[in-house]
Amino acid sequence: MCDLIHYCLEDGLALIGMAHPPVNALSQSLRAALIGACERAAADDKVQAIILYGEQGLFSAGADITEFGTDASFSRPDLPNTLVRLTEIHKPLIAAIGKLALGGGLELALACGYRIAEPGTRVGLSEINLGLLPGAGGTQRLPRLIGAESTLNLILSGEQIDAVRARRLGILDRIAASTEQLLDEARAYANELIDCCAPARPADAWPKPAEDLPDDFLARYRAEHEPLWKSRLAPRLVLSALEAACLLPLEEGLARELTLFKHAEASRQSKALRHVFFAEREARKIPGIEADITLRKIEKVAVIGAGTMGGGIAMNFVNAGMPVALLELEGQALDRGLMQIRKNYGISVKRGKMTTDELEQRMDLLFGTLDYEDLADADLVIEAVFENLEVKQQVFRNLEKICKPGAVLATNTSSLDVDAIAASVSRPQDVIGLHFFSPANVMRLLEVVRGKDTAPDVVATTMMIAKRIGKLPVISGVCFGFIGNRMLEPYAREAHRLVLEGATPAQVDGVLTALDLNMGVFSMLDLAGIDVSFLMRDSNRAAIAHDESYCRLGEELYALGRYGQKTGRGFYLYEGRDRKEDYEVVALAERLAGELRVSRRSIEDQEIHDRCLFMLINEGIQLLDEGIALRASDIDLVWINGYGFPAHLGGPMHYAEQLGLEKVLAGIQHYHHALGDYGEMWFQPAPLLERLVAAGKNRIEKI
Ligand code: 3H9
Repeated sequence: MCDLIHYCLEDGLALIGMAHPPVNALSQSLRAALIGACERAAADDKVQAIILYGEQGLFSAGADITEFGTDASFSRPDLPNTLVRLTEIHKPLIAAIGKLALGGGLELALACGYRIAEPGTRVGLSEINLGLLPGAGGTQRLPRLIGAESTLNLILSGEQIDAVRARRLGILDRIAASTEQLLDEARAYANELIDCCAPARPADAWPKPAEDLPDDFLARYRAEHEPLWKSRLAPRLVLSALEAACLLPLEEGLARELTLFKHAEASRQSKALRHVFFAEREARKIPGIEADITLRKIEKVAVIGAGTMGGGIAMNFVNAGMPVALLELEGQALDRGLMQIRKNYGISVKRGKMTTDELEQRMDLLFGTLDYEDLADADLVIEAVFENLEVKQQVFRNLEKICKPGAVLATNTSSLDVDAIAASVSRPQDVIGLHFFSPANVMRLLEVVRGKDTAPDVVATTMMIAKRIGKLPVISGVCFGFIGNRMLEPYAREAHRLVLEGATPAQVDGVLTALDLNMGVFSMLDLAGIDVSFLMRDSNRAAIAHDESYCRLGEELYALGRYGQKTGRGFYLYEGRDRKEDYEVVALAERLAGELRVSRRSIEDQEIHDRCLFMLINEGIQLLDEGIALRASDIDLVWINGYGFPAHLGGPMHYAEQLGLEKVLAGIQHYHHALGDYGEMWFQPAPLLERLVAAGKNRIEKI
C-alpha cells in the first residue's frame, strides 16, 4: 500500500488506517488510497469485515479545504462517489473514530454501516463555517439516521458535539471505554457483527426523515430563521438539501445535494470564509520567531482593575483553570468587581451552561487584593485601569518594584502608546499590549501589541496564552488605535461627515447593515458610549487630526449629555431596546453644517457605501505598508472579530479584492476631487494601493 494508508489483515478483519497528517484531510491522494484499500478488502475472501480508523488517532477533519475552488476538489475519485462506493461494499464497515470526525470526515463515517468512537471524540458537520453544506451525503444520510430536525440543527449550527450526545442522537452506535481500547473494541464489535451475520449496513432508522414532522415544518423553519441569515447563501442551500432528503429517494437526494454543494463552493461567500479559515491559522505564525522558541512559564495571573474590563479579563483565565489575583485600590470597588463576576457566572448557571459547583470552583480561583505585594509571584500581570497614559505609567512603575524578574507585564489599552508605557520601566522587553475587546469574557479578538523592545519570547508566550484562553490573537505594531481603532477613525469620520452633508444616521447605518455588518457606525457609538469615544479622542488630540470639524456632531451630543443607549439618547432615541430616529440630531447636523459652511444635499446610498468602506480599506492598506499589521488577512480578522464585519465578505481587505483594487483607487480619487477641500485633505490614496494598482495586482500585499 502507499504511505497514506496502513493496511493490515488480521483474523478475517481488514484494518485500514488513514495516515495523512495532521488531520487526515480527504485530499485526492488520500481518497484514491482509501478506495484502493477498501476495494482490496472487499475483493479478499479472507476479509469478513473492515475497520476504518485514523493511524495517528484523529479520524478525519473532512474534505481538503485547500482543494476547494480548484480542479482537485472533484478530481477522481471524488468524495461523494468514493463514499457511495463504500456503501456498496457487501461486508460490514466499521468506523473507529478517534478525536474528531468533521465535515467529510463524519460523512465518511456515515458511509460506514457502524460507528464506534473514543470517549473524547467530537463530531460535526462544520461545512457551514466555510460557506458550504455537506456535499458527500451528510444532508441525505444523516437525516435518514437521526431525523430531519436534528440534522438541520447540527448542520446549521456547525457545532461539534461530544461522543455522548452523538450516541444519544444515534450518530454513534458505541463509545469505547478509552482511547487506548478503541481499536480493540472495534475489533470485538466487528467480530460480533460477523458472528450474527449482520448486514453490511443496518436498515435506515428514518427511511422517511420528515415522517414525524408537520407538513409545513421546513417552510416554517425557513420563515423563522431567514432574517437571521441576512444575505448568507449556505443556510438557504442547506434547507434546500434537507427538502430533497425529505422528498426524494436517496440517490436523487444525493444528486441534488451535489448540485447545491457545487453552487456553494463556487460562491464568493464560501471563498471569503475559506480565506478567513486560513487567515486564522496564518495569524498564529510570527515572522522571525521560531515555532520552537522557549516560552515563559505562565501559571499565575494578576489583573489590575476590577471594573468591567478587568473583571472580564480575569474571567477568561479563571475559565481556563488558572488562578488570578484581582487588584483594586479600594475595598468597595473590589467587592463590586467580584460580585459582578459572580453575577456573570450566575447567568451561566441559570442558562444551564454551568453548575453551581462549577461557579464556586471558578470563584475559588479568584483572589481579590488591595495590596500590590500580592502580585509578586504573578507570571503575567495585565493592567486594566483608566485609559490615561500617566495613570498607566504609574501602575507600571509600581509593577516594576514588585514583580519578579521575567514576569510578563501587559497593558490593556485600546489606543495608548505601548512604547511610552514600556519606557516607564527598566524592563521594556517584558512589556506588551493586550487589547481585549468588550465584553472581554465574550469577545474572541485579542490585539497583541508588540512594542519596539518587546522580547520575542514575550510575544510568543502571549500568543500561546491567548490560545489557551480561547482568544484569537492578532499581532499589531504600535500606533494610535492599533489596527482596529485606527481604521475605525476614517470610517467613522466619513459617517459623521455624511450626516453633515445631508444623510441621516439611520440612512448611513442602513447602508452598512445592508452589507450585513452587525451594526452601523452610529448604533455602535451609541452602544459603546459617546462619552467614551469623546474621552478617547480628547486624550489623543495631538495624535489624531488636523481638521476635526467632522467630530463636532459627536462633541455637541457629548456636551448635551446624550451619551447613547445608556442615557436613552445619542444619535438615536431609545425606548428600552427600541431605537428611533431623532429629528433633533438632524437639526443639529443642519446647524453645524451652516456653521462649518458644508453644503447639504440628498446623498445616494452608493456614496455612503463607497466613502465609508473605501476609507476603511485605504487605512488598512496603509497599516500594512507601515508594518503595523503583518498581513492583510490579520486586518480582516480584526474587523470580523472586533467590529462585526461579516465573515462571509472575508473582512475589509478581502472585500476590497473582491470589489477590485482598481475600483477602490478610482473611487478614492473621485472623492478627492469631488468633495472640495475636505476631499483633498482626506481622500488621499495609500501609496501601497497606488503601487499595487500600477503593478496590475489585485491582491493586497506589501510590495
Ligand atoms: C467538507 O468536508 C466538505 C464535504 O462535506 C464535501 C466535499 C465534497 N483541510 O486548525 P489547526 C490544516 S469541508 C485542509 O491549526 P487545531 C490547518 O490549515 C471541511 N487542511 O489545528 C492547519 O494547517 P497549518 C469540513 C486542514 O488543532 C493544520 O491542519 N471540515 C483541514 O487548532 C492544523 O489545523 C472542517 O471544517 C482541512 N479540512 O484544529 C474542519 N483542517 O498547520 C476544519 C485542518 O499549515 N478544521 N487543516 O496551518 C478545523 O476545524 C480545525 O483545523 C481542527 C483542528 C478542529 C480540525
